[in-house]
Amino acid sequence: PKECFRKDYKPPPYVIDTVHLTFLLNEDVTRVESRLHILPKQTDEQRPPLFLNGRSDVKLVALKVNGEVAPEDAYEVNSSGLTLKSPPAGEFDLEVHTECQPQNNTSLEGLYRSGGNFCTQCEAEGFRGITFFQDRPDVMATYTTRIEADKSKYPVLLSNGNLVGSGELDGGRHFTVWEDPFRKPCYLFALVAGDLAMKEDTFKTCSGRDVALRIFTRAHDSGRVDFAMQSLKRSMKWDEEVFGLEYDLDLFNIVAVDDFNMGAMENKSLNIFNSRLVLATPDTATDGDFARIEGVVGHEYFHNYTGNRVTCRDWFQLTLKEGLTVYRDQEFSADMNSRPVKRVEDVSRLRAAQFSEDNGPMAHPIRPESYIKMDNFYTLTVYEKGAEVVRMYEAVLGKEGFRKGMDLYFQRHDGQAVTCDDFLAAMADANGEDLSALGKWYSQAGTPRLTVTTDYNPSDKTYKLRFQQATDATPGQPEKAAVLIPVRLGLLAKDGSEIPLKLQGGADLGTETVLRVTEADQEFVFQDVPEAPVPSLLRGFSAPVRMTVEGQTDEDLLHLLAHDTDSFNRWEAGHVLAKKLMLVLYSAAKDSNEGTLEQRLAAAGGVKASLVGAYRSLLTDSRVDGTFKAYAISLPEMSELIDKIPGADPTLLHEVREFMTRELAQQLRSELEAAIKENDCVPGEAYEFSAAACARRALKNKALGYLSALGEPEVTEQLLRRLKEATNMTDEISALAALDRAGARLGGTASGVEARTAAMDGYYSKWEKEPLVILKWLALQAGSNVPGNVAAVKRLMSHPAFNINNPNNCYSLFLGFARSPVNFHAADGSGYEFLGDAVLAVDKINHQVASRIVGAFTTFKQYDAERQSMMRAQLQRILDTQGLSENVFEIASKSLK
Ligand code: B3K
Ligand code: ZN
Repeated sequence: PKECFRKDYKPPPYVIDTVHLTFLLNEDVTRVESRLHILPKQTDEQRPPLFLNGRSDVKLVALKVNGEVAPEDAYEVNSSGLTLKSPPAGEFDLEVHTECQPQNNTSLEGLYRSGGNFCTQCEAEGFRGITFFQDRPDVMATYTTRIEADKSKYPVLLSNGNLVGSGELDGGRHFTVWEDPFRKPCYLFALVAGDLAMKEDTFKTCSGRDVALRIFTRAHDSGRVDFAMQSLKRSMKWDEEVFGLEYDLDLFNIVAVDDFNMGAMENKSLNIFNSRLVLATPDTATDGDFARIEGVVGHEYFHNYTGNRVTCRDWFQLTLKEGLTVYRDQEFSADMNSRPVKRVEDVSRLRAAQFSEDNGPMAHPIRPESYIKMDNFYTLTVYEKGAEVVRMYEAVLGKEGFRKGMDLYFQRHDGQAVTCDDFLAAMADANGEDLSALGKWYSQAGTPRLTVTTDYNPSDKTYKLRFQQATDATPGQPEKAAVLIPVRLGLLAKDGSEIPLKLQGGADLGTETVLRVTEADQEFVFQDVPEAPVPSLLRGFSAPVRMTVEGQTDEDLLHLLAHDTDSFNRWEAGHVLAKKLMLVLYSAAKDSNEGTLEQRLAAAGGVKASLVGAYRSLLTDSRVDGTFKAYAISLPEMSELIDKIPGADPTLLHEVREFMTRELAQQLRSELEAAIKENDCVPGEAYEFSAAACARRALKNKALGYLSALGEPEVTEQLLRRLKEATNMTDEISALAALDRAGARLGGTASGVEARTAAMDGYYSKWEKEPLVILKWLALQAGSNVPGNVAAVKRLMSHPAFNINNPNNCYSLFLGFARSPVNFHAADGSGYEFLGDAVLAVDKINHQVASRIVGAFTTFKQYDAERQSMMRAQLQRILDTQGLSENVFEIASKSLK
């Protein structure tokens, strides 16, 4: 397979100025006629051949240059595209007629069918599955699209831009014509044809224009789009208010499809969504689903400026649009709901998943240097770490400075395909700052470690903070430079008050400031510090680093937990406390074989009173929001600890976590029960997706989760009752998950297992007609820690509810399974074998989905020697398979390097 390098970038040799597409959609063969108006960039003497990308399943049926059929020796077609050997002098028209078979396209890239309808997915390089084209984002053209299809089967025919024509054709067919006035790269092209229901609303923009908003779904689902519609309107308003960005067309469409490789796609004015991110009613969607819908609807809408109007010059720049747009959707969600909760969620995700990516064989900078398949680089690093890098601009420049930079970015680059350097330059120039030190975050992979040493000098009342940073080597990057780390901080006095900050010889800084740490080893000295403070460092997680504060005691952490004005750091204090304890207990469990695990952990001191006390004070703190409480009493995810435990035994770590959960449940029983009572549903109360209502459900369900870990029959009974009586999906699925957990706890004993089985069966018969609701059921069973569950998961593959062609099904079942520390990591290797089989089976159908599943093996270096070798063996077996896709090849081969 061919690797593509960032350093090899060359501008395209030809400009494609306008594109006229005609789609003749049919059940068997679909014809696409494309007419391109092409402008040369070089002088006529130097003009090179014109290469157009095209997938091998696109069949060329005619080629015309300036209206004349091209002789056969004028061009060449191979499996990657078409070369026009000597294009005519000057401007010219090229007509390319092709045929394809969307009904056989299981890759779900290019033009394909889902649920009897036609739809497209072109990012990153899917347009070449539709027609021959310079398929790269720096070719920006205006598009006119004509669609013809059978009218009764496909009454709705959509593409980008404005509808400029429609009418009837012979043979029961009809057509529409769409014109998109904005130049765009081909990855933003979209087409939808089908029998779809539509819900409509309008949005009045800040300048008074009415925009028609339409959401298309299957008829059966049309009652479930209200929340997505409201989210869209809120996004449009927010972007006007916060960034001064007004929507630019009179129409905005969203289409929900069931078969979709990712979450959603920001095609110009025709967003296509995975139906799970559009459809929601209280009985079928959880609070988490509602929040994700709001966030993703916002995300795709915000791409209209950050991505579409200003796009990427090449795919290495992906974070230019994705990091920035994730930052924007995070801010949007923070403004719509609880800002502290949102930050805790985002940072948890980053640390639980992106940090391991950055620490593993696939580590890459947010702007990668090379790829074999671009689809493999839609990663947490490019997206989430990319958003953290954008957030660091904000930390350094302040909100206003950041906005100035955004304004200049749009002013300079509207309508262009640009680079991350252009973004940095706009931010720097708008603020008259040199931001080159931030630039290293684009080229350097790996998570920096920041070690902080503190020193208080009572005689001269100075307080010294020393910061040392280092980044571990990552594949291909043995040497690392120091990066700019903005450290937002405050200093707390013994009484919990905040100490005014003043750097030696500097101005008063108030009680919070952002230090710019740029050196490998750097000191800052504060003066007039009346007493030894407890520092609150990296507030709001102001940089994506792993920080260690030397000499930080449990008392310091408890002090922060009680008094910090920064809610993120209050949460963090409890989290660090829990992590420390979990590591101690894990070592105790690992190092001795005497007695049962329970006995060994108890002998090591069990769950310390300080943690119990911390959680108790949080649980009973009336100032704290319930969702925040729920997070504050959540034990760290295993993946967050695993980097601290070389050669970890994931099953044992899970058992330690479950032990801690049980201990906490026992010791906090009365507080947990009180929380359940106080936050329980009031009979007859209608579901509401509001921060307050979500907070009540979050805390109640967290508390129930704790109790379920005890595996007591009374709790099981309560959960069964709750499952039956639940009036919304949040409570229903929480009860089911808790029953599963209790079942796993009870292992062999009949009651827990029976209750679990009965609950799962009941849920299935209630929801079998709702595929999105069944996804949750698949994921829960697949990810269950009931010992020996592999066989049951295998059986699920032949359950009528499971369809291996559907990405959502694969993600629920296979990625759900990979999350089980007990069964994926089963000591006999059966879990690895099962997932290896899954990769190979799915790769025959859909390379992108297979590639995501094989990703579960890439963390193998974190585990003990036996598991490492079994995981490697699966990767090797996959690599040795004939006919493997480039997607899976890239992940598997890079993992084994
Ligand atoms: N831009 C798309 C992702 C496309 C992924 C292609 N394999 C969704 C988003 O980030 O908004
Ligand atoms: Zn995006």
